[in-house]
Amino acid sequence: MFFRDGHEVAEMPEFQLGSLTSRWAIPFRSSQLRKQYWKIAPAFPKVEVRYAATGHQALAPDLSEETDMSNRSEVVIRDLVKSVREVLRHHDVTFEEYRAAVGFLMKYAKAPEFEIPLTCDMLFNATVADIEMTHRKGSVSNLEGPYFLESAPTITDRIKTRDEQGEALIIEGRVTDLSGKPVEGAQLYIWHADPQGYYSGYSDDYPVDLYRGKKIIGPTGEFSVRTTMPAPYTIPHDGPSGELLGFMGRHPWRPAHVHFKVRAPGFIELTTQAYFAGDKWLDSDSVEGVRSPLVHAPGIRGDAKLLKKDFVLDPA
Ligand code: MBD
Ligand code: FE
Repeated sequence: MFFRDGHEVAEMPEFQLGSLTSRWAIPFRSSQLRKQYWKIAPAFPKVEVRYAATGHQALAPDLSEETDMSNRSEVVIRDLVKSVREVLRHHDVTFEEYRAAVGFLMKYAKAPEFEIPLTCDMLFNATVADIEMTHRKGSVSNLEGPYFLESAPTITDRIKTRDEQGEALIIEGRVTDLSGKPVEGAQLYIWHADPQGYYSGYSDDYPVDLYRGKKIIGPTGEFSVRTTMPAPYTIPHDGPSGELLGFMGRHPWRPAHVHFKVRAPGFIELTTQAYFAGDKWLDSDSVEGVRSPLVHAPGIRGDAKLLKKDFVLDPA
């Protein structure tokens, strides 16, 4: 067998794989696994010393060379793999720990489908929102979270709430372009948890028209919508996502928040959230979504709290 730059490779000895596969209880046979693992014949002349710590020679594809920079997956995935390997070396990770980590990942295969997107969102979604902001000038974007629904009802000045138990909240502001001109016809989606911390639309007894709505913005760009204050919320934590938080010494709480999505032809879609100053969980959000421009100190209007929230859209 030859590697693509001409290095000859030999198959990995079976005894090493045997001990790994039996501990993993992976439903592959070792012959299949062996096809994926190989090592370069040690006598081959093209040798590079790569692992200074051991002094061992290793011949392997150099992930920093021969990269086709136009191929996003090649560039990004190679770097991702390199970063993980650096962490393994840095922390002297043992076989036991490695096998435990693989065993943990296998739990996702048996868990409900939402666990994988939940873990990804929890760890990386906020970073992608931050990256987006380096390319835009308008309002700060933030996590979408798992509870957006296209089918939210169209609203005028009120979001339907299940009861009037919760504290009233008025959300008002303007939707404009970068120059401050109103964006007439923009669709402003608003959704948030109820006073108990639950989202509507995810079970038969909780219809989608509660705690969410789509407001069509008029010629002045202004809107004012009445609803109730959302409660702080825990992300689902009885599966692997929660276990992972536990490994990191983290709790599953999110601060109370309101979600927004603004769509208008000719503009980049804006997805963001608003948080409330003084919330207990602001600086330990389990999904690390809080950004300072999104934390608002609500005012008071009559019997309601008042959240002022403007949306500035970037051109597409
Ligand atoms: C949520 O309600 C949420 O907003 C995010 C970002 C992740 C999980 C649950
Ligand atoms: Fe949310």
